Amino acid sequence: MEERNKTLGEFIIEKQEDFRYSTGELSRIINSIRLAAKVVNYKVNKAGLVDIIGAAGEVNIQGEDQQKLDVYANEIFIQTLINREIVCGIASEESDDFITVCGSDNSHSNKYVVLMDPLDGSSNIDVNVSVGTIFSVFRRVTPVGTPVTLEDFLQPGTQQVAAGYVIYGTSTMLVYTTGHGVNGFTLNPAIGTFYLSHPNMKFKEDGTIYSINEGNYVHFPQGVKDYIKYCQMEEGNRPYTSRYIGSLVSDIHRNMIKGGIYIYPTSSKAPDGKLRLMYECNPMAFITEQAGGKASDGFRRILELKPTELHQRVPFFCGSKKMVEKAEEFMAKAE
Ligand code: AHM
Ligand code: MG
Repeated sequence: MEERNKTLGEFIIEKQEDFRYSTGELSRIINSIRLAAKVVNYKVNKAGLVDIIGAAGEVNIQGEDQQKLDVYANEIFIQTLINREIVCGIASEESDDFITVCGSDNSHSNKYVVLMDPLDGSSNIDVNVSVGTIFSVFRRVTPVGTPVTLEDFLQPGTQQVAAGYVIYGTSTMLVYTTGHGVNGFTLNPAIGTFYLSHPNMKFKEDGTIYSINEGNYVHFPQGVKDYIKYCQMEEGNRPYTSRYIGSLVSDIHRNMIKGGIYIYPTSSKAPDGKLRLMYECNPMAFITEQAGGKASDGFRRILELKPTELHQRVPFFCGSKKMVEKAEEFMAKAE
């Protein structure tokens, strides 16, 4: 009961010694994400009231229209991290290249890089459906004191020191891990404070929800088609329930709480899948594994993939361990 009243701020201080390198910097990064999340939350909540929704007229590197709120969220998260002088580099799904951050004294003395998708699922905003922010933190690999390089960002997901997401939903939550389990905090909007509401979140080992955009069925690889048919078959606890919001954070958040699998496979239309390894799959995979679930590209563990470019796409199978293993069985069989 006492746990439930803890604020995120208190929790961060208490857990600081858990961090792999306990210098306080990682705590400050989580703190600034907490602050930026509150600002973006305020704006997202107002989206239906003010003329802020709609395309901003810019196209991001993936060639998709950026919604105005994407641009806003991108700026807020980047500015908050830069102003606090706690990271040496930032990469965002909304920007072509990474940003090198140096201190006000022009030094490059910070140790961490942050990668993020500032507002995922933003095509859902104008219909009042939940969207999210996803972030991933790595310790740089190049020497402190020098400007960051691409090498600092292109690390396999196993090297993440923290990852999390914010879900702007019926209530706003911040869920994160530093490699010691997953904890979820719910924002009390009246006083602007996140409270620990979901301590030690765990995926059920098995589940009954499958989440995939079945409209693309004809374009899916045979293994995925076979798995979908398996989910729909009448046997044991099947057919499973199909739930697909089309907002990654919300779909995975629900599946983590209720037990399920999320799949965004390759297709003849999207040969590498749609989701980005560095901004979406790695952080979600880290959280999922820390919650006892499993994340793969259908064959290989997501966290062990060696990234080759910042905006790389990968197929994504993520959720309850037994469900992902079953889907992988179908993928292997169809090879
Ligand atoms: P985005 O980063 O452009 O917002 O796209 C990512 C989103 C995910 O949130 C969601 O799971 C997926 O795209 C939905 O794609 P689709 O509409 O093809 O099913
Ligand atoms: Mg996205």
